[in-house]
Amino acid sequence: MKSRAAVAWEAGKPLTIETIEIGGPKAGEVLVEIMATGVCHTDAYTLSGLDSEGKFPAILGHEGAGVVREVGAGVTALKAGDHVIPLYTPECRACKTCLSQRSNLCTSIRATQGQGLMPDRTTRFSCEGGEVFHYMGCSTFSNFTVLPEIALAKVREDAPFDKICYIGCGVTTGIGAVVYTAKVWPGANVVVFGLGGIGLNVIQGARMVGADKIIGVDLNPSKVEMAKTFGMTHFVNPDEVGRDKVVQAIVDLTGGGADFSFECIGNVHTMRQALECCHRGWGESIIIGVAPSGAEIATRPFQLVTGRVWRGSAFGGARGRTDVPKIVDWYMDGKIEIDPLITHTMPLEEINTAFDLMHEGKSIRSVVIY
Ligand code: NAD
Ligand code: AHE
Ligand code: ZN
Repeated sequence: MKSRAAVAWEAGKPLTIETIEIGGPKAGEVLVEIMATGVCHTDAYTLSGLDSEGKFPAILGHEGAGVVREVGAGVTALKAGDHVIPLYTPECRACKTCLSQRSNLCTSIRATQGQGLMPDRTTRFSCEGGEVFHYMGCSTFSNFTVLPEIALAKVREDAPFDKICYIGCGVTTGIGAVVYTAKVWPGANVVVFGLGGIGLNVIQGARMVGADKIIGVDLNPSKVEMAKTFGMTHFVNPDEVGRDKVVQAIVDLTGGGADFSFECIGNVHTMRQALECCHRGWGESIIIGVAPSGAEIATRPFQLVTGRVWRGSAFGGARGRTDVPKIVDWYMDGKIEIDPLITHTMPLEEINTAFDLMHEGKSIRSVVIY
């Protein structure tokens, strides 16, 4: 069949809108009509060419929501008409990691996913006679896409696609990092580096679990107003306090250091600050931001010897098929907010504007509606 899609032909170039060919779902696979997709900073990161797993030409996008249109042989958990959210972190419930219950990083299809391929090592997409790669197992910048059954969360049918698509990455990543990865406790002091589409969800997660001080750090003061409405109690602008004085400013604000910090930028310098602003003895810093291929983090080992903990979180530590439907319920029940964070919507034809707005610091989330 044919589908409209935004194709990334090469790194650093705008996407172009094409009519592509899609092969139907094979055994264990599902054809999904994507109704809406968010544009995450990770899409821009891969498009920039800095992602060691970035393959071109590809159909990017990993923050979608849609409807099952066809299922392949042997698919049991889904049927045509089901509403779904694609999962770049699948949940097979059979691999060593899933069975361990210690991590959400399902390994069953990770190798082929990183190569831009379906689990049978082929691609379902072609354009102008040539192969086009999948991206993060999702490729939500195509109106129709194919995913393995284990990479789809079935969600309730009354939830609006143009809002819950954001649960496919940003919302779950931010709130999940607080709830599932860090397990922030009521009364904790929390610091959030980067007040974008991820950081603001960390902030609302911290408010939801009853954090005390929620300190935001960003170079862009236009993010402050939204951050305050989501629960930020204090703001640190590195350009105002001095970039080398951010750690001290946070230690002063928290009376000794943060209980938890979250790096939501993808910059190794702010990752170090995020660790070093944590409280001696127990403060935990969670890295969420994705740094360029080849980048390395550094700190004095003494920071860890004296009890600070450096951790990371992918997809908020959420087990997609289990936790994503619950997060959709949280949204529908008014426990979390999504609508104000979606600052821009556009048709697929204008998807490059979403990248421009992100780079200019003018959007929180842009959502493409098909
Ligand atoms: P975004 O562009 O919406 O937000 C980034 C924010 O960081 C912006 O507000 C920007 O002003 C701020 N910033 C940039 N440089 C800064 C600096 N030096 N000091 C202070 N603030 C600075 O991006 P996003 O969509 O929120 O994504 C944030 C990061 O999280 C990206 O690296 C993305 O790839 C990553 N990410 C990781 C996961 C995961 O599962 N680990 C999931 C989604 C996104
Ligand atoms: N391909 C990159 C890694 C990118 C990365 O860390 N991705 C996050 C999700 S970002 C979503 O916006 C993730 O889930 N990582 C775990 C995993 O298994 O990829 C690189 O640097 O090679
Ligand atoms: Zn993302």
